[in-house]
Amino acid sequence: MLYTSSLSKLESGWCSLASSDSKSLIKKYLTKGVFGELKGKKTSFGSTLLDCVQSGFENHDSGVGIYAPDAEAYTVFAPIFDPIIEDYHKGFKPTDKHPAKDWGDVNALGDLDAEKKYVISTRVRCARSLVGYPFNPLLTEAQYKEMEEKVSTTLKGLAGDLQGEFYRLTGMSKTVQQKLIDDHFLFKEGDRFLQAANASRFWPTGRGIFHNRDKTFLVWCNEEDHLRLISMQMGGNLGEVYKRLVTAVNDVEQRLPFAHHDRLGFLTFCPTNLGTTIRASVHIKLPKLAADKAKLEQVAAKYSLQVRGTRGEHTDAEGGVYDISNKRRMGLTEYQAVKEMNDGITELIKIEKQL
Ligand code: ADP
Ligand code: DAR
Repeated sequence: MLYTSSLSKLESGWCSLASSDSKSLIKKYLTKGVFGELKGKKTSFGSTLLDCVQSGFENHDSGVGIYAPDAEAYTVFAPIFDPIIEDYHKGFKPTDKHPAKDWGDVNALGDLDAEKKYVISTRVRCARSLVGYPFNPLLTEAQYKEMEEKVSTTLKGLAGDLQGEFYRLTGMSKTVQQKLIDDHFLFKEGDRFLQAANASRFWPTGRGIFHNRDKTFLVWCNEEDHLRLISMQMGGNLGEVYKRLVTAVNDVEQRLPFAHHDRLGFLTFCPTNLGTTIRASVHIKLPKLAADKAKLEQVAAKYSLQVRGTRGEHTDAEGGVYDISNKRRMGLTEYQAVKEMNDGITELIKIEKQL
């Protein structure tokens, strides 16, 4: 049985969320019945329902509000994860199986904005979890150090234009760190959603960034996921960005075993990133379309695109620059996810030109 403190925190957290005006997916799907069914359960790692939903209980402005403290949580707490996955990924049902990895034809994509009028920069990222380690909330300080060493040693083996250096957050000067964040290369600190999910323990131990000379290939270590592998560059040449990411991921996965689930695809801390784990995004200015933000979001949603502020979720646009990306990551291949962004952004630019 769970300690009474955990159960009482669950009960009070659920009541507080139920009476709030939260729009989160756990508010929508953690019904009294599902709550009653799951509140006493634990994974073999010891993760409880509270470990999964505490971020959403503390942050009623969460969009989703739930994370998986370990891979088993997706199965033990399936009655809450499955409906959230089906809602977020637009119909990925509990009976559906995520397709095998398929990067498609890496030469099929080109420049989203050859005239260089709208797209400021283009980025494609995927997430990977290392086999043998639980997710952030359960990692020990020793595991953080071990993973950091394993990742930095592995990435030292990259060659050609992927060759680069690993920089630990521990000991990084605040000036260097802030410049990397300001320039959109490094993850921000103090994400309250991750902190509330117990995903920031022992910070900055085990956290770091690898990047090549041109900062066009980067790897985040132990921010939200074990690894975020990122390809990015100025301008709209999605084809070049995508090709670089595929080359890099194919190389790294020869050196590190990644956690993959037969039904859910590549496993991640947040259910919104499961499956392909691909987010293909542009920093883009669409002044006419964005004059009416609601209209921009409505048009974007038609193409399964997500509109966010300049620095990602829960941020505002700076100087009219929006981060627009594919929303779906499950039930389609890596190529299809990037193509969905490609086609959606192409349409948004076409509409902007007609206004
Ligand atoms: P998450 O999906 O966990 O919210 P992302 O993979 O979207 O995180 O990374 C968010 C970070 O990436 C932010 O710092 C944001 O500034 C940066 N970013 C996202 N898209 C772009 C882009 N097209 N150009 C430059 N930076 C970008
Ligand atoms: N901030 C949490 C997670 C939303 C999805 N984004 C991630 N995983 N970076 C929320 O529920 O809003």
